[in-house]
Amino acid sequence: MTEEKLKKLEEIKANALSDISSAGDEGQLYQFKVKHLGRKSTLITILRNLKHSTPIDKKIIGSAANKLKRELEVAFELAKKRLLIHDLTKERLDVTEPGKKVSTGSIHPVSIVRMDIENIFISMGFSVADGPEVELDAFNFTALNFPEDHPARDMQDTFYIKSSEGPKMVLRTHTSPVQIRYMKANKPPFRIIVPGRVFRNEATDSTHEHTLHQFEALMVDDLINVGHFKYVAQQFFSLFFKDKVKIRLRPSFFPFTEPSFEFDITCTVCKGGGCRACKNEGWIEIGGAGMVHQNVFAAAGYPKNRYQGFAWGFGLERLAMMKYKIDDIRLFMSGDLRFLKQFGV
Ligand code: FA5
Repeated sequence: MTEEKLKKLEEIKANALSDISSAGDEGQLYQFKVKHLGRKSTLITILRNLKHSTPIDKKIIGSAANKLKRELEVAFELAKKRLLIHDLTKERLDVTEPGKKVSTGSIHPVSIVRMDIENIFISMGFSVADGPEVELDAFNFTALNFPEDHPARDMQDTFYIKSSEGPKMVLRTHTSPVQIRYMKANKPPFRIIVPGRVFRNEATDSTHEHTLHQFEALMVDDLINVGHFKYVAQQFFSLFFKDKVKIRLRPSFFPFTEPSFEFDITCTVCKGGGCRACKNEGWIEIGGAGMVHQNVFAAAGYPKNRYQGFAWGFGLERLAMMKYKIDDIRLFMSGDLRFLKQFGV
């Protein structure tokens, strides 16, 4: 009987030592503790049942089982240290290892151009104003002297907002409705610019997008004339391109200006020689401009023939294309990081 129990203890020892030497992580270590030293383990059960044993077993088996229990406890502590040292080695920092590059975003070229424009105009005493992208049809068209059902409304391909009640709404097709909003809330003299996103329901190509940015300029006082417009425009373009670009005004038509003109500058990609960006014209159309129509002043609540002003609406993407020599407008909305990352900042 005693012999048998001693043999059992030998067996427990062999098993336990093999388990502890192969324990490779904390989980296996605690499994060992439960299996060999836990309340329900064979060793602890033997020790617990000693009280029912013969005096000779109590002495021989008791001392052998207690010795084994101490040995296993020491083995457990040693294995714990071994694993801890092992883990620390894994966590050691190698300060000579090259760092991981953190990838950061960059400012979109249209935003860079918008900030440049704002800074130049602020330096010329202009303020920056804004308005909503979902606009009243009345401000996008009617107050700007577009008669109802007049073909001039077709000049701008409009996204209409579907709605069964309330006033007719559109995605603004230009930044000009902000002229009305600003004039209703302010009295002349003033000079503002309005950078913002606008939408056109039109087919895209290398110079046309359905979602684009414009910036409006509006200067109103008692006696403003086309000379003021030309001076401010020339001043702006030489500061913006840090170079002399040629300017061309062509007669045009907008319902909200009289007279109206189209404003072109020499293509800075090809310097006027002709390329894809300017469709081989040598000139790029930057925007429309003109003297504010007296009907627009009236729609904003000003007396007719009391004030004069000039207004323009220029495309931001077209300016960014010139500045960075980009020959396809669709790249701006492409979301292609290889393109967008080039503008740094
Ligand atoms: C207008 O939007 C007028 N509101 C401009 C204006 C303001 C005239 C104040 C007079 C007084 P137009 O539709 O021509 O005009 O657009 C002006 C400029 O926006 C264009 O010259 C061009 O630079 C840019 N633009 C217009 N449509 C697109 C498009 N689909 N893609 C890229 N740029 C565009």
